[in-house]
Amino acid sequence: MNKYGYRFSFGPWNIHEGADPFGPPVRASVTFEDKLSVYRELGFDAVQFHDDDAVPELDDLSPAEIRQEARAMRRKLEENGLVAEFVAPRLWEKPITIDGGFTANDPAVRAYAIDRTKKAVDIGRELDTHLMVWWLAREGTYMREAKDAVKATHHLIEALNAVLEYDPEVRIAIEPKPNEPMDLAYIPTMGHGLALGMQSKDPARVGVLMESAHAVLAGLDPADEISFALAFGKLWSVHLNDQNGLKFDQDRSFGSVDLRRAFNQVRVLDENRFWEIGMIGLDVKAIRTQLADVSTKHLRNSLDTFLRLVEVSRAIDRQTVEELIAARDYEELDWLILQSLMGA
Ligand code: 3MF
Ligand code: MG
Repeated sequence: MNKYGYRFSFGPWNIHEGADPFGPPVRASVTFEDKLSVYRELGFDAVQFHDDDAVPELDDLSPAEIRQEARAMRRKLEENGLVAEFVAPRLWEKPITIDGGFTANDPAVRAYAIDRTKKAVDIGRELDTHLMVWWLAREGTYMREAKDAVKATHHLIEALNAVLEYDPEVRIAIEPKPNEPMDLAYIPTMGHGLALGMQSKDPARVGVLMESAHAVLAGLDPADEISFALAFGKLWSVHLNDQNGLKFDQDRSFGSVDLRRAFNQVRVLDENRFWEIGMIGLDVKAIRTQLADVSTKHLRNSLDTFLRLVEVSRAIDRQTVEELIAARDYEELDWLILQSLMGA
């Protein structure tokens, strides 16, 4: 933990092989154990897990075996002075989920998706976290006429209800994203995630995770998406990163594309005391050209940028800001922010 009380997290997928759709891996795989040692070195407190990051090949294991492996993972975390922030069911790797999990047209696939998510809940219990994240990777379609979007929305609510019922303590944070891997994703924004949660059996246990790149891909401002969810008390986690326009999901280092956009995310989080609410997750990826032995600098950069921007935000004189707002001198306010960001 740092002097502001923020806790930081990332997932094992944020140290990676550097492959992209048009090129092979460019870095060797790093073992989970080696990744764990990076967390503390770089000042991180917590690990974000996919279910199979914690328990590989869980589809082939019995519930008892799953619990046993999850407990072994918990011991590994403890040995490294780390905790788990959340567990996310990975519903996009198996061939059977090619056309979605919760929203697949095939009822057997929908049943698999719910069953797999319950296993992820069991893993969360063993890892001592009740927070789940649902990134709805393949819940959408490439072909609008190929799925019934009304039915699909109901299937998502059915899945939420099944999992909420399965464990009375689990809390589900939906991570919206408008595209990729699907062309047309069903839960593209904070508003969609929140509306879905409200229709569930227990709205108090459904919230959202805001990822900066996903908001940008939806043509929205990440700070406003954060604010909207905060206003409902529903922002339970974040995936801060950056994104250069409407392209593939880049997961660039936080603040590396648009520093002012990053500043505004930090500002709203900090003004709303987010350190008391959740962790600062950094869903960032090293660019493909980075050599293996220096391939964790995107994590260092993102964490340091966040903390520097907390300092910048707190150093801005509130009285001056309020006077400028009262005088409606927003150009001077603009200048004040730019000067702060330029270190003037
Ligand atoms: C995709 C993502 C995902 C999710 C992760 C955890 C691989 O754009 O952001 O990262 O964050 O699956 O739910
Ligand atoms: Mg993410």
